[in-house]
Amino acid sequence: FQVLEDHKPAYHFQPKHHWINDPNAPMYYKGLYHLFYQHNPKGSVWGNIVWAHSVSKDLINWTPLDPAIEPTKPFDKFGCWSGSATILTDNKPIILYTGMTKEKPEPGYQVQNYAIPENYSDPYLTKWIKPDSNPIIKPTKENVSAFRDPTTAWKINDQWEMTIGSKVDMLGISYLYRSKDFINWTLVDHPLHQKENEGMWECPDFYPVSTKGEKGLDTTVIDGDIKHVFKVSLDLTKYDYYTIGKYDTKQDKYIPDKGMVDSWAGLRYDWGNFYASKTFFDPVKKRRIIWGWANESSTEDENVKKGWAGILLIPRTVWLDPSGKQLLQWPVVELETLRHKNVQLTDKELKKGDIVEVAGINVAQVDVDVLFKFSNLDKAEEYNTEWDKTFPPEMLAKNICQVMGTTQQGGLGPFGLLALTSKDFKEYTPIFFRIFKTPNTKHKVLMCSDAMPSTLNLNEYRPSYGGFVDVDTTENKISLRSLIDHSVVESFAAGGKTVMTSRVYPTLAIGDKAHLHVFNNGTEIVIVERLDAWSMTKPKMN
Ligand code: DQQ
Repeated sequence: FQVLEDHKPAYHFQPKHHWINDPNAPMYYKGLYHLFYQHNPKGSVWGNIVWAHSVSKDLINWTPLDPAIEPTKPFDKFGCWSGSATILTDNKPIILYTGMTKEKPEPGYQVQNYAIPENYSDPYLTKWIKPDSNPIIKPTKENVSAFRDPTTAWKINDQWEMTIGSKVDMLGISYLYRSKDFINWTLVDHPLHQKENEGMWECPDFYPVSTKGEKGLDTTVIDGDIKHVFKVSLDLTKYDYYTIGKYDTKQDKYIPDKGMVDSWAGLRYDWGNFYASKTFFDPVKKRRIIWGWANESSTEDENVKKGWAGILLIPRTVWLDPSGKQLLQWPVVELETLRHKNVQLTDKELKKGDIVEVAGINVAQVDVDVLFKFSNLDKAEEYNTEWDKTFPPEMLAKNICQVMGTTQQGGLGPFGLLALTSKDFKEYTPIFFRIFKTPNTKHKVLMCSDAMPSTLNLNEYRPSYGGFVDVDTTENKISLRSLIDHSVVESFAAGGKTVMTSRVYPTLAIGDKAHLHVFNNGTEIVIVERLDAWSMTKPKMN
């Protein structure tokens, strides 16, 4: 058994080898961050799912422990699927997870179980007990194979509540359950939320955000200067969508704010490869942190050969944008401890067609932070309103990225970074902006992360991801931070307003053969006011 290293990330979370998917039950306990995840201990394809377990002091360096939950009992013997942790009174963690009781879907297939630490004084929480009173929740509906992924619970009227993802036909549903003791649960007569035409809601997440700043809130906070976020992972599209709204505690229902697009044309945490995310409240730094999974974009055969598949993206602090209309996300500050050798550019003018190399550091494993400046918006290219008619709303940004690419010259842009570039530019992954003038004189900022030219290996999935950036263009500036890690390009525009992750597998631009550039292919001059790039040291990673 071998592990192919060429594309293996250095500082993104991953097991030593084999398969990883959803992050589960992230929590902080007695000085340690705990992370569990869906793992196949036998290979690099999905299957034989256990809850693998790692701990960290800083969210960056990780020590593996034995799996916390494995399929051993009738209530989970065909798989221990996703779930969450809740910290009960007296600082006692408890896990709720989905157990597979049968090999194939039939009544009683997906059930909910609980697990508790064997020894609460062990900060490593090495051993977990799955009491024989499991399962504690059985599906009451006909949807025996669509009833999973219980959330972290909150408290209302002295009772615990949590929600479970489901569907009935095409109706996406988040069932609400209530309990006094966390063991005996009753189904509430209405769901927390539901929506037509969505299909299965996987891994729901429901949590408060402050309207008064960046501080995170414990999931049990249900009133005050807050809004609530409701997220689902849509099985049909494989993206994580969220809305911002109100938890109406009288009706015990979640109601998205007016103007929120509550569908798969809505807001996404990440406009690229990011799924099954889960947040938790970090009591140490008083922040809410989100973990998401990025699948490989290589073929299953290649994954088997590589001996590993899947990563988690860098944990991000998440908070409400002052507009109240979207969330902001930023890599946790601890990531910066990996920053090593630095190179900079300042006030570098990029004329039409300019490509400037950023050299002298390990650019296959780098954190790049750049601020672009332009003199005004007068020469921005016209937005083609036909696009609104031809492209479905959920595909609009992506499709514009795809048809325009980096080669179609614009006015203001395309400009940005060329990551993982081969010497002769046969391979490159551009992350870039184009600014458009629209008929109503507002400007639209498009961000793209394009895997199309990333590799000569045409077997790979190479989407051109796109998203709009709701940024105030009158400042004539836009920032871009990209975390480049061998096969990962995870990018944050405008301080975390729009985030986009690509997985890419260059055949030439590997390791020290990779190059990094800033570029401009618009008629207008763009200035790199400042660029910092740091080689990243490899943390202890399982
Ligand atoms: N992955 C888990 C499920 C969840 C899905 C199984 C989402 O519990 O619905 O590995 O990726």
